[in-house]
Amino acid sequence: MSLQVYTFRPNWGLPAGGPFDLKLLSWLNLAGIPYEQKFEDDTRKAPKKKNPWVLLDGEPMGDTELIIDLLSRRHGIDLDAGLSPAQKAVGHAWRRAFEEHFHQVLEWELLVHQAGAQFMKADMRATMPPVIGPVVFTMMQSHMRKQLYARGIGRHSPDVIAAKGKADIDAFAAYLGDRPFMFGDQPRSYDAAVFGLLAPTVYWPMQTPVAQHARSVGAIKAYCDRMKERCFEDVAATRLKTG
Ligand SMILES: N[C@@H](CCC(=O)N[C@@H](CS)C(=O)NCC(=O)O)C(=O)O
Repeated sequence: MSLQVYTFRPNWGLPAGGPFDLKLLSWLNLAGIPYEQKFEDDTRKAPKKKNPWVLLDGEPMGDTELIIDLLSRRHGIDLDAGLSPAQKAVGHAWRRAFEEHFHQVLEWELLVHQAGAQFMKADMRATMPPVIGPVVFTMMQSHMRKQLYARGIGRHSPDVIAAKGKADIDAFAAYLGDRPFMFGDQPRSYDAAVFGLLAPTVYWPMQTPVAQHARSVGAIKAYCDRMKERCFEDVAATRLKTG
């Protein structure tokens, strides 16, 4: 099997610059499935015009949930084996909450909130050719502003958006309690999804209200550190050891 994973370029100490990239890479590393990572920031090249996407035996495929389902079946790997139907339902609900709601808050903070937009623009200026960075940022901001209005979050005031995002963070911290991962000692597919969406708020240095709040909640920061270590640092160390 050949698997190429197209992600945004790495940044801020993480192996890729997008939340769904981090979800997919975390899942692949936990599942032990080998892949080659390619960097592509232009989502227009993706089969569904969304990042990330893969080439699986040369066939393009988008949407992390569909990719994970297919690879799970092909490899006979189920990170959720042993969970009860009720636990899977809870995991499913958390995944949806983070991917469908929290994702909107994250994108709004990053591209529309003044502090996020400033941070993102500076990053693009530093990593793209002169003049191009600010132009690409302006186009991206206008596209995402429309998309976030259509999805719903962009219709609210900044205070309401901050309150909604913080409510997701606090609810997840309360749910986790003192468990290392969502369902105990080992990370499941649901952890890969929630971590992917949480990691940018925790590790990217943007000074926006929900990101600052996420960093200040000890259980959230510790959960992300555990996932980062398990999904990326341990895997890198094992690869080094086994060559
Ligand atoms: N359901 C998709 C969501 C992917 C997604 O929303 N990606 C964002 C980046 S975080 C994107 O490509 N947005 C560009 C756009 O919508 O134009 C998945 O699981 O892969």
